[in-house]
Amino acid sequence: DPGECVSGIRPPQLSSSSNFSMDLRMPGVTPAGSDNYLCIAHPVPSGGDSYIVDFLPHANMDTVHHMLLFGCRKPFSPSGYWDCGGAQGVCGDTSSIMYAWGRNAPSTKLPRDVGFLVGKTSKMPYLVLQIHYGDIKAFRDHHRDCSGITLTMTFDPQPFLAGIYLLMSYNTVIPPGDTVTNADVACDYTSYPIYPFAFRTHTHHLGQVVSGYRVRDGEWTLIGRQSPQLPQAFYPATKGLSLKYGDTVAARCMFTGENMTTTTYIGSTANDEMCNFYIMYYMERRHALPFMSCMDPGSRQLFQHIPAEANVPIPV
Ligand code: IYT
Ligand code: CU
Ligand code: CU
Repeated sequence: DPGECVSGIRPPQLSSSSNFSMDLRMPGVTPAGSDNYLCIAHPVPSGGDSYIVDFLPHANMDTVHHMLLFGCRKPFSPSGYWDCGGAQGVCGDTSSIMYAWGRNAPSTKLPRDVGFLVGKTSKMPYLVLQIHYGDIKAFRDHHRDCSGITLTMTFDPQPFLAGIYLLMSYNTVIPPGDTVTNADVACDYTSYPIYPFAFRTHTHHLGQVVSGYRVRDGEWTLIGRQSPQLPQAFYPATKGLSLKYGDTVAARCMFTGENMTTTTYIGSTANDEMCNFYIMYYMERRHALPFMSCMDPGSRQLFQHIPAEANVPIPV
């Protein structure tokens, strides 16, 4: 069906509905090699604000390793599809992640009354879809791939807006031979309440487990914990948890340099490492912030009290 290779906006199916949908599909591509990253961009309706309220992935697990959706002020390339390996090649400037799909991982659902704001006020006029194609063997038959996602969107203002809180380490050093190296990140939370509903972890090959917590009055409550060697999708967070002014948000990535002969640093290639814990949350629209981040290493005293599970690898 050639129709499935087309990106664009489709008007409401029913005249009573203000929902419309937007397709982001690869235009029938054949990756040039294994581990190719390809991107496409599409503008969101420019007249005003719109909200993404649902994501429907169309991906073939045999060919697609993962998909990420970003909001961009300007895509890296103005037209067609392009090679976007490395974090730099997705947006021309600022990017914010909104959705992730990984093989065998459950698809993220936004809660009722929650939407990602895009368009006019958000200053994110473009959406960019990045697809990581896995083993090139899946393309031995030279077929053309049209994987992608369908977004359900609406012009109706949503009571809650979704956002991303990214905790990341920029100074971790992983010595060769050491069984355990921890990357710790923690910040005081000083804004209006947010309600986490999903989380995503990201490291490269040396990450064993990544865990994120809320610390309130000395008590550590798990937001989410996952192996970054499993599909790096957004998984459901601990239910009913909120973050409010005065809390601390903390994350730990546990790495092993056991089988390495050289030191590993934070960087963007497959030979470097990263330590990321993403929290997807919603917030009342009048206070809403679409993006927050934390890059502080936190204090040694604080991390003395982290639950032991943060150093227990998750079998994959
Ligand atoms: C150095 C590092 O940890 N980079 C991460 C986090 C990151 C995400 C975004 C950094 C910036 C961003 O704009 I969005 I600056 C990183 O590159 N993570 C990758 C993707 O690029 C999102 C990942 O898969 O989480
Ligand atoms: Cu991937
Ligand atoms: Cu990375």
